Amino acid sequence: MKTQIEMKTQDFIALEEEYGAHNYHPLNVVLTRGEGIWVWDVEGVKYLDFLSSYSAVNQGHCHPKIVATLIEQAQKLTLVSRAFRHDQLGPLYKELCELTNSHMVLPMNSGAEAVESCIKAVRKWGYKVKGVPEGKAEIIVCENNFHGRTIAIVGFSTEAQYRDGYAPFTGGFKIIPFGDAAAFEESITPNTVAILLEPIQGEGGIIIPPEGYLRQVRQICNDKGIVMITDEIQTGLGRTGKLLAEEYDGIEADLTLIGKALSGGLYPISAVLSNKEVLGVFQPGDHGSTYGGNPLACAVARTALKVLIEEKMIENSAQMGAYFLEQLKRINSPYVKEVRGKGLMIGVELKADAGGARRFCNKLKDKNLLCKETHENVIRFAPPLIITQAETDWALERIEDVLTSW
Ligand code: IF1
Repeated sequence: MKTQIEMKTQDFIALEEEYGAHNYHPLNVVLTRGEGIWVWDVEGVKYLDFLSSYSAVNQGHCHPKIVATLIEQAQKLTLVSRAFRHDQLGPLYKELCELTNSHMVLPMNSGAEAVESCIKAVRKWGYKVKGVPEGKAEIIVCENNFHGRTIAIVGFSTEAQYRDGYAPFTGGFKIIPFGDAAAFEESITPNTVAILLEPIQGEGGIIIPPEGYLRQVRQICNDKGIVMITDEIQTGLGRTGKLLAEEYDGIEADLTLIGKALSGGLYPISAVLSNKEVLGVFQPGDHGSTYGGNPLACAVARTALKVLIEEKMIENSAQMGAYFLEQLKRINSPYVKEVRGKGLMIGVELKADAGGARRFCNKLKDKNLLCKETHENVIRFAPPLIITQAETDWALERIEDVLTSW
């Protein structure tokens, strides 16, 4: 048996293949260290991370201030469960509410748990406040959505693989086309309690809805008394060049879900932010989580938010994103169908005959740039929000290379 130091890439891959569930198909790079936008593999090879752990590492890998908070809080108090109070929770609530103009916060751990929590909240709101008959509440969701992996959530996925073999599912969801406000209006019944959508569909392939869509949805929700829920777990916290992507439409959802970058990649923490006090329907005992809102998570989140704002990462995302998008569009590639994005959430859609996005991701990996395909034909680019113009140029050179040769 080799020691950890003697082990090479293939040894780690072999262990994963032998002992791990095979529910992922990662690129064959075994990482051991990260700093800012860079990561290193076990062979000592350095890569630019153009995925940012699906936008959880917006602040860059191992941000020193977030790491310092993690260590400090870990030595002080990590978990009391919500049976008792602690001194990190209230301050995080206040900071989050002030930052996002919200009234109330529900802290959870993963993104999927935030989604599950908001489903529970809007159903209860439907019964207790709107007066929907018990058991009849309907939630509208969009085709091509991605909101996580729980049974309830995959039950309303339109991606066959995410559902296959997991039935029976949870009822009460209606699926409509994304980006079509008229379809939303037509789908509403007296039992409709909420619409849940991503401002930009991430897993769906970086799909940007028509200009003004969120504003129209907001208006319809106001007119019909429906709760608007935006899943900003991926688009939020600076990824699209604004703190929340809803700001592009000048609107506020009633419930906003955040996760991922809320900890800068150090710890699982998510939150439901409520503007209309839908969360007010929860009474003690209605909902909960052992780890949700624990002191370690709260302390880490406070610093992760602080550095995001103080170090102007959101402004940088807007600036570098615009530059990167413009430069990508200039690349004259026989394979590219469309380049689209907002801030540093960018997708390059390839033509059907380009041989699939994965082969380009593998070629980029060989050129020390790590990114990931989504679906067959979209390469997703989402570097940490701290990337500089010189580093963006470094990446562009490599991207142009692989997009212009076979
Ligand atoms: C996987 C994609 C990204 C999300 C939105 C909720 C969640 C996610 C908008 C759930 C999670 C992930 C999960 C990860 C891959 C990934 C992903 F490729 F599927 F599309 F980010 F782009 N809402 N997204 O994007 O959050 O429970 O995972 O914390 O499932 O493999 P979670």
